[in-house]
Amino acid sequence: MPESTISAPETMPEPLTEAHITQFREEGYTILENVIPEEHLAGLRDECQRFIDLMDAHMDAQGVEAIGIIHKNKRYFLPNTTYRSLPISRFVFSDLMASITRALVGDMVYLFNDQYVVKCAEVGMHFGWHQDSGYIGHDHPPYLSCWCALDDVTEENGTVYILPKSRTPQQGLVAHAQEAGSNDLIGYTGDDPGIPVIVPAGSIALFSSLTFHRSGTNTTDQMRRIFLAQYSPQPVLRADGIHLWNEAQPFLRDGVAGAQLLNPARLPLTEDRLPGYVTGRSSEKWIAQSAENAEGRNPKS
Ligand SMILES: O=C(O)CCC(=O)C(=O)O
Repeated sequence: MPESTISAPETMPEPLTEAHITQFREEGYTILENVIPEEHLAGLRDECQRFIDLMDAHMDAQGVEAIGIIHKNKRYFLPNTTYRSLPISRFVFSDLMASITRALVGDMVYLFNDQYVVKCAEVGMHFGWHQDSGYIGHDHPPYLSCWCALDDVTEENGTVYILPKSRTPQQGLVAHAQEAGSNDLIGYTGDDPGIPVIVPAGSIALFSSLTFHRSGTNTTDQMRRIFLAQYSPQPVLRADGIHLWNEAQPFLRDGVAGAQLLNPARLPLTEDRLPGYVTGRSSEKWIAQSAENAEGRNPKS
């Protein structure tokens, strides 16, 4: 076949327009509807229950109903799943996430954290007003939270509400206080209800770690699942300025995806290198990290 007839590889259209980028810069958030390809969506959904089961088994063994902000059969935060799942790592380091993070974080991008946030049917608890950075509590470069809807999200099933920057009374990192009962950290107590994100599964709400958000209760008879992937322009450190807060896995370098492949101990993740997480050491490590994260969101302190 003559070279001129070989078709160029299919390129993905840029998911973010200038209008999205401007809204993100000016208001601290923007929303992309229906952008997650079906195969990634299916993979993220399939993996979710495995992590819930693992957490449930641990809570049963401990005889507890809550660990920090995790409340059994009501609300789950299930972090650091990327290195324990092929489908999740494929999504987190996908072309889609490369395009989004390049546009909103910059040319140097690290995976900082990932987690499922699940609201169980009928009893899925609300989550109080906070900045993601409020859970870190000390100054650090703001990072990007990609809130990926795995189910259609509505006010009835506990979607997220965003407070645009122009309606936020205090800019920058705000001190948060712990709420009794839920253990949530709260940083905004005003009466603005925020903007509900009502979008179909496969959509992504993108917001800065300094953008206030909350989520409602799930009153429907179906579970509400989201997957949150967070990317930073620099490693996020603990208050000591030396140790990592959580992950700092290079993803983009000079704007080019594939930097994660430079760490052979972590990636590429293949079936034969996948850490077991149903039994054995890595499952215990995941539980320990998740529990510490839920209690203070600082898995490595
Ligand atoms: O999905 C939700 O309910 C909110 C999750 C959230 O705000 C967070 O994990 O920071």
